[in-house]
Amino acid sequence: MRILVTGGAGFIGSNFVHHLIDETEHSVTVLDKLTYAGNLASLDSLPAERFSFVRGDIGDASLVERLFGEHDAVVHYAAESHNDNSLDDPRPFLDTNIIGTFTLLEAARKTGVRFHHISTDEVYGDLELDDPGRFTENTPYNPSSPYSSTKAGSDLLVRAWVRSFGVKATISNCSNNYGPYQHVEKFIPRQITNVLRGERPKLYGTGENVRDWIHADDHSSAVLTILERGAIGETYLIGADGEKNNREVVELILTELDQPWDAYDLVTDRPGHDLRYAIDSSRLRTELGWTPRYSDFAAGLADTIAWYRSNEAWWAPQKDATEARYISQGR
Ligand code: NAD
Ligand code: TDX
Repeated sequence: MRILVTGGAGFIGSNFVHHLIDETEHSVTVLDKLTYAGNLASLDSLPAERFSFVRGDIGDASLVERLFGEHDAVVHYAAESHNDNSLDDPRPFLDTNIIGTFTLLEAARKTGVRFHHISTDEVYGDLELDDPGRFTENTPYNPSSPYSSTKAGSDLLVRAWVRSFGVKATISNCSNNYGPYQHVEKFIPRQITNVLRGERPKLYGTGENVRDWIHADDHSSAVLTILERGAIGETYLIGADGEKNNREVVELILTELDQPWDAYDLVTDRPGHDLRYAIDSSRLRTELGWTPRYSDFAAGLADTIAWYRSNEAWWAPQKDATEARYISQGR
């Protein structure tokens, strides 16, 4: 197959491209605008006979329609992805996440090309710490932030284009990813690179918020499974039973980097901060037979720490500007 990957120069998209090149025979084109979050260095040394890159905006209808016509399937990762940025300036989130996804859906409608939409568990809002339940495919949408509300809107567009126009689409909603090539604005890379630079990790609020962590390579294998065997029009939740509170994660990072486990700072909380996410991925496991490979979070985190230690040239150019922005927000 020839697969078009939108947002393939970002964190999860680039992990998916590496997964496709390493584990399949498919050829891959990345369409990416190279915003502050896109990094061509994440796609270095891929084989030219199976990989090509197009710089462009998913909101560019003529470009998008031409590229759909040249591919057998499209996997859509491109997004504005950071909650804190969406609180500062929501507009780019509407442009890319809503109008960009609409533009892709129109191209899917015209060309009939198979489309997979990547989304997030944040569309379901949050859970109490002691809630025995987890999110399922039937949980009602209840997003909290400008970011998650635009992702929720994009999911609903996909559902409507399937029902009204017969677009051949599937949707996946995944929990928090960690692994190589994640921008230093995000929680885990921010704390790892802080410690590597001799700075203290910064925990929002009390550090009690819970995220359900999955390695990006497990997200990739799940998406490939859905692309190959998912039922058109269906939604699959992706998660690896990785619930941890933020304090536990920071303590693991500090310990792995030979620092005192409590050498972190509590900083101003994120407005509207979701308390807990938790995914029940039974449907994907039982209906499509998927299982994650990274069952030990501490081991996956240690690999990720080793990657950031060895790849300072990849992250250092973004670090100062990212921290300056956080400091101006008191975080
Ligand atoms: P990211 O911010 O690292 O990467 C986004 C990529 O999209 C960048 O390369 C950027 O240049 C590109 N992009 C942005 N706007 C574009 C546009 N208008 N046209 C073309 N390219 C554009 O994001 P990520 O963390 O890799 O997330 C990828 C997808 O996965 C998003 O849809 C996100 O909602 C979803 N997701 C992320 C997580 C997570 O934990 N990070 C979890 C679940 C779902
Ligand atoms: O410095 C920090 N300190 C801190 O305590 C940062 C950057 C974050 N946090 C907290 C906020 C969250 O509880 O850590 C947790 C994770 O934060 P983020 O990495 O910003 O992720 P989150 O807001 O949970 O959203 C992520 O997962 C779902 C991705 O960024 C989204 O794109 C995805 O949809």
